[in-house]
Amino acid sequence: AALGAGEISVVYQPMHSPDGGTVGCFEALARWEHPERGFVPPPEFIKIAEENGLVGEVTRQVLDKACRDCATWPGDVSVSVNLSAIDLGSRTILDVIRGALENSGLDPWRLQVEITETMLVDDRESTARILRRIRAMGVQTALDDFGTGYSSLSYLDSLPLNKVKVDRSFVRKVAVERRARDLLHRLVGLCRTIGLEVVVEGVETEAQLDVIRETGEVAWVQGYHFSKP
Ligand code: G
Ligand code: MN
Repeated sequence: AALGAGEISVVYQPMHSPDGGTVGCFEALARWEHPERGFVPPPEFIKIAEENGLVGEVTRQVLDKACRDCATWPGDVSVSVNLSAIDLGSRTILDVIRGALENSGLDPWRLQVEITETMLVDDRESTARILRRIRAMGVQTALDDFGTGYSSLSYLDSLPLNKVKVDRSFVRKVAVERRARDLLHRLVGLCRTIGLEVVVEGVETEAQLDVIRETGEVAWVQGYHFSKP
């Protein structure tokens, strides 16, 4: 009913260059505005949608809205949409992405899809195949929440990715613990070594941002320090 009534809306959170001067991309984040219960957060309703076979329709609506919105933004700004594990389990997602691009007229390179590691454990080969087809359309791919979940570093090598989004758990203590700072530096360096662009998530303070700038290798920064969704 919520999907039919258009109650799923989309908010956007920017990814800034570390100097704060440029916004390269906005991540699209779904919101369900329930008439009585108010705002229902995605961790709750996405799970329910997945269990009920409805998440494909959520993805379709968010992709459609995100591409239409992005088409109205300055030409060098992209949009990033989260996919569910279930989306990547079927080739239907290819038509859904193609449809969103056609409906909006958006250049494919301005669309990015984010996949999370935990969703990949099922069948890496078929996930890689679908991701390759998505990239063949000109769309960018990013590994979300990197460093958490069940996966190993081998995903970085075996999946067709353009970017890695380093999880916020690696950022929390970088300003106060040398060990955390070293770990972040090396993690970023590791991704850069194999040619992946790096986004650091969950940056909340200027002190954390300073540590990220020190690496000199982070392309984009996302988090409350610059902007909430
Ligand atoms: O898994 P993914 O990275 O797509 O999750 C994005 C979520 O993280 C959004 O719900 C957003 O509200 C939240 N978020 C964004 N920036 C920050 C931040 O700086 N700190 C924290 N704690 N959460 C954030
Ligand atoms: Mn994400």
